[in-house]
Amino acid sequence: VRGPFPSEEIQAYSDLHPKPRNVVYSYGTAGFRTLGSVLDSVLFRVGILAALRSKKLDGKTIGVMITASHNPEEDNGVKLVDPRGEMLEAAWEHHATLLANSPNEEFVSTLYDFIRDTRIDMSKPSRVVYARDTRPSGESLVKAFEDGLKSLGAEGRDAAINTKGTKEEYGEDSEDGYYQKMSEAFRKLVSGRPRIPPLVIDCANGVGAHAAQKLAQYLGETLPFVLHNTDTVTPGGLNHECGADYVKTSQRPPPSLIGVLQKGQRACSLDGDADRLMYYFIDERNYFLMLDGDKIATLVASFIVDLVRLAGLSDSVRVGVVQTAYANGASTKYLSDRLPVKCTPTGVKHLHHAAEQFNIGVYFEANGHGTPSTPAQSTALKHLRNLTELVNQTVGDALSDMLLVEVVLAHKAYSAAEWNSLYTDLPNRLVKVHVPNRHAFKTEDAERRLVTPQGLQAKIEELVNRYESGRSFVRPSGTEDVVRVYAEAGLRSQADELAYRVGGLVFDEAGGDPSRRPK
Ligand code: G16
Repeated sequence: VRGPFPSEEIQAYSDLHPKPRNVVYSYGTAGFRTLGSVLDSVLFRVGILAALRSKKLDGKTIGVMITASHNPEEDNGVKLVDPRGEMLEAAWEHHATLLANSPNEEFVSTLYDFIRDTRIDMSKPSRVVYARDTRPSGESLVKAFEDGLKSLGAEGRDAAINTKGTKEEYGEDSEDGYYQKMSEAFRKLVSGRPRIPPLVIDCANGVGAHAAQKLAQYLGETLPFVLHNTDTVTPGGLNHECGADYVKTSQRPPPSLIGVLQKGQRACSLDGDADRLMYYFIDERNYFLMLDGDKIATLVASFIVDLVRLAGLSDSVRVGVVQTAYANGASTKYLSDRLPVKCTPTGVKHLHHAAEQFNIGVYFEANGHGTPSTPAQSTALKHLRNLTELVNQTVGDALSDMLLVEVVLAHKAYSAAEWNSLYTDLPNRLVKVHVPNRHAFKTEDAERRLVTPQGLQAKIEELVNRYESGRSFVRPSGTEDVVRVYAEAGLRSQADELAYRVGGLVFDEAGGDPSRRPK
């Protein structure tokens, strides 16, 4: 190993954070995620890994977010973010898994071998920025993580740094600097447009409540907020009957907003760590209508295409959209008629990379995760430039996505109903199936087909073919211990029936506990 390896210090700290013997950790869709009570050793080791990743990248700052996002309050997790805001390089997910699972007595030697094999120069500096959401387990997990940093003498900062002094600099590298930058860009982009009516925001009783409160001060009357579900103190409140996942999965508004929303009023939900965004409204007939990630992608992509065309850049700037199998079939059809559309496996880490293949790539998952990634070359144009100031091209910022939606609505003079009418969603249903071993389910073709258990895919197709405009797929979750089933069809009743029938097939195949059979 090149440079110092403080094995005694690491051992001493590691003894404070022993790995439970019978737990196997896996790096899933969004990092490690499980019950907060079994994550202490993982956080300690992730502290070490983040410091090493920084050294490997010549001291560039690595980001770490301690959160379990939309999952229940007792869960927690941790994800690592590379220097330009993208998710950790895939090869390092393997290293992370290896270190997290190394038995206590072997940890220091496993670490030593890893540093040697990956040729990390230990004399390089290392810098890590980190944050956590409002989960009760977060406080002690941060301490474990900080011990990991300390054991290597890494510099940690509890608060965007890498671009400072470069032409990609994103304003002042402080929280205030960030709000300042976003709100100024927003003001410029909507100047001269009619006054924007108030927007109702469901903050999921999570960390987004703090951020939205601050952002509201910077935006003032330019975009008035009506904030709901802002209680980050009462135990059990986080994501409970509120938040983007609740709205998307149950296809209804948070109960706390019933009676609050006026007909046609725009509302949106964030999730526990404020990186998902779900819009919705109540229409004239009192029906609840959802404007999900697919509708956001459509709105934003069409706006960018207009800007590119107006700037006379249609021949040189290739705009494309990236979706996953969860994208509503009607959205994929609408978009594919107008733009190149790619499909990737679930997880922003996959979508983000695919989006970079376009000059401007717009990626959103149906569940509300996403952002446009716009390159430097289009900054010559005023709107495109302001747009790049507004959108946070690093992954995971629902508030900047929300401002982007508001800009497009203001420019197009669209009401929520007009936005919704771009295309009509096919009725769809998501079902969770509890099985003894979700790892028995392997997929191909961007998760649209099952490879194992053998023969199951053929049975699913046989069912799907019986439904008009039917489509269904099955995949293991990377954040929860369940298998997910998605189905859509021409009619609401058919989409529901198809989802539950496929769920039943999955359940029978996997031999699940009969009391948990999907009904
Ligand atoms: C994470 C990922 C998302 C993914 C979601 C569900 O979101 O960042 O890209 O869509 O998990 O993944 P899975 O279906 O594999 O459980 P979040 O909001 O939970 O961090």
